[in-house]
Amino acid sequence: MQSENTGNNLNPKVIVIFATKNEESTIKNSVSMVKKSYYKPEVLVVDAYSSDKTTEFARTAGAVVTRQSKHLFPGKGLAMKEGLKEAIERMNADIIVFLDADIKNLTQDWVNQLVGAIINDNCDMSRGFYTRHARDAAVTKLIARPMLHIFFPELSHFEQPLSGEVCARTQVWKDLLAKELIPEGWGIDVWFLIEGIMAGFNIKEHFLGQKEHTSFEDYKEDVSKLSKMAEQVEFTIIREAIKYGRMEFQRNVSI
Ligand SMILES: Nc1nc2c(ncn2[C@@H]2O[C@H](COP(=O)(O)OP(=O)(O)OP(=O)(O)O)[C@@H](O)[C@H]2O)c(=O)[nH]1
Ligand SMILES: [Mg+2]
Repeated sequence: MQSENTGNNLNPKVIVIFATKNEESTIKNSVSMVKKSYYKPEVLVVDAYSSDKTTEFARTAGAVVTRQSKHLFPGKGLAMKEGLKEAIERMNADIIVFLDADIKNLTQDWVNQLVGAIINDNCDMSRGFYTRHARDAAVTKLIARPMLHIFFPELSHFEQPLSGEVCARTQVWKDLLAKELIPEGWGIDVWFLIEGIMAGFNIKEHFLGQKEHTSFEDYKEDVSKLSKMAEQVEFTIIREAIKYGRMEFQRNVSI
């Protein structure tokens, strides 16, 4: 299904949203890089009460900064939902891009590619995929992809179902926002993917090169730090599987 195109295709208003929590080491570069994009985006940061200089550095680099409404952690889903509302209702976005704020090697090309895919390839949602360190992305490798393979095999080809780099036109985001039970935490990324596919949107992945991000440094010695993320991603996929009647198929499967 092709979404209704409400935007201006020649000169779309692009908003890039970063959800942030304590990203002072990368936010300045992230905002500055994004602003160099061919599409001249405005940048919105939705911060989770960072205790470091994230918001100060984001403003200095030229971003509009808001705070998520609740002191909630993990609250990435809440921040993304509130960011979408701000971008749609107050910033008149035509195309909205999400990027993680902890990427050390982010360039304007990431925005160019993700937005270009929407405009030139005519897909409804473009999502980044990348190469990364062999021990990175444990939740993707051991939870998200295997569970999608079981419950949503039509999504097995997605390399990065938890990608934080996602772009779509405003109408697509509005359709997704109108759905119920939007996850407020780490389930949000896979939820957007499943709900987007189930709504019939044409979703494509685009290769963005190598991803080096600081969050990996926090857990590379101790992967148990990812247990809350794993739990929430798992819960989200199970709830989606129940919603779309995917449990029953497993009853007689032998492994
Ligand atoms: N507003 C907000 N942002 C958050 C929250 N948790 C994480 N973020 C941001 O969401 C983005 C992704 O978080 P990361 O910790 O890098 O997680 P990830 O890279 O998706 O996951 P890993 O690959 O497992 O490290 C970063 O920009 C974080 O600052 C939160 O509770 N609220
Ligand atoms: Mg990260």
